Amino acid sequence: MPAINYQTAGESHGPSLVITVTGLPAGLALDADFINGELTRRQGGYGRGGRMKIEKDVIEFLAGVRRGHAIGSPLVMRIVNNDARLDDLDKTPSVHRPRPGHADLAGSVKWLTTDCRETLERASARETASRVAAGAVARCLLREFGIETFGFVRSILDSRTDAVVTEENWRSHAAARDASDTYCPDPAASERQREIIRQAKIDRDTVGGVVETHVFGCPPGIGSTMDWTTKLDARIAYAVMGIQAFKAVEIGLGHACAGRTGSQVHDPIRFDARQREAPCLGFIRDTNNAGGTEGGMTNGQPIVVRGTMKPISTLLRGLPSIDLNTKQPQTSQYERSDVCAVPAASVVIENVVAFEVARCFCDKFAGDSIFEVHRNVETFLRLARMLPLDPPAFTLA
Ligand code: EPS
Repeated sequence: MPAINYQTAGESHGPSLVITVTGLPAGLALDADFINGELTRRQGGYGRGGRMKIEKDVIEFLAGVRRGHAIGSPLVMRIVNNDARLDDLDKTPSVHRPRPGHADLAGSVKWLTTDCRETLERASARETASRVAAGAVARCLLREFGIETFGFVRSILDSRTDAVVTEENWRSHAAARDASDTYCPDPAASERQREIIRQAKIDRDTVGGVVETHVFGCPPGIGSTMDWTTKLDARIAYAVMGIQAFKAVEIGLGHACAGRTGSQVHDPIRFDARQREAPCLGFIRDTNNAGGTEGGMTNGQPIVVRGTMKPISTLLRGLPSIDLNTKQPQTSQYERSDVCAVPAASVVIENVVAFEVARCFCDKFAGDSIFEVHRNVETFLRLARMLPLDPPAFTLA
């Protein structure tokens, strides 16, 4: 079983969302303001619908915390839904015209009902608030070890930024992202994205896009190559594909690898003793086509992940569908929804990827307390810097 894990519960219009994070080391400081800041960012972005004017997502710690620190027991958090009216929705059943692209049809058949609400409440992207909360808790841990993340919008429809993100410039990109209501660090692309979303709203349509996240400061060796379930890149892909409406995930060069030769893809290795103390331990790559993972493990370079979000399947204009009760042609149902949630999705990918990095980090450096995790990290880094090790002569300085 992995060292840390999480589970989410709660329906979109139920009383609350509940998140349980297990396996956190005792003594980990939990920064509620930081976690709530991420929840607020997730609620924002141009193109959101009416629900976000009703909600004010904040976490409440229900268990596992004492005086602002984890105590090693399951951490339970709650986000209250202001728009809680699950039993009162659809008094006259009307939700039986499945939306193409949504979970409505498959879920209704699976659970043997023609009432799509039974499925859609849990399929709703409202659940991503829980996943952001869990990821932000994981980031409280990563930040203790100097590991930082940066998520942003790469494209919406055909408006893409070519911004190059590096360890040196990501903070200025983060400031530009925070000044953009499409969460894109490139002002010209952001302006065009805004226009695209505005037009989609006029057309009673929706738009998707590509979001990207970078993780800085990981030493080599997080994740494993010994079993496919412990590969960090596999865990990341699983987590990203689990975000509502995501249809593709890429690491580093991703799909573009297919159109290049090996010599054009693989990042040459050199050693620079001046960088021995840096997280890369001195192992330098001048390119990062691998996106920071090789063989399912971090290689000391920034982790780079992109995810593709399809356009939201709830269209004001509807789409050709059927009535599940009569099987006759009908236009798909409309529920209050967003025209574009790609900016919010950039916050979600940043946090879910962070959780997977923290999970593999804790698998490697596990300890009951944060002090032991620190000791394990320091011991590993010291040994890795001593390579090659000579076991008979080996002593810990
Ligand atoms: C969302 C909450 C939902 C939707 C949206 C995202 O609230 P409601 O259904 O009450 O408007 O706004 O969900 C979807 C896009 C979806 O497909 O369900 C949220 O909290 O992000």
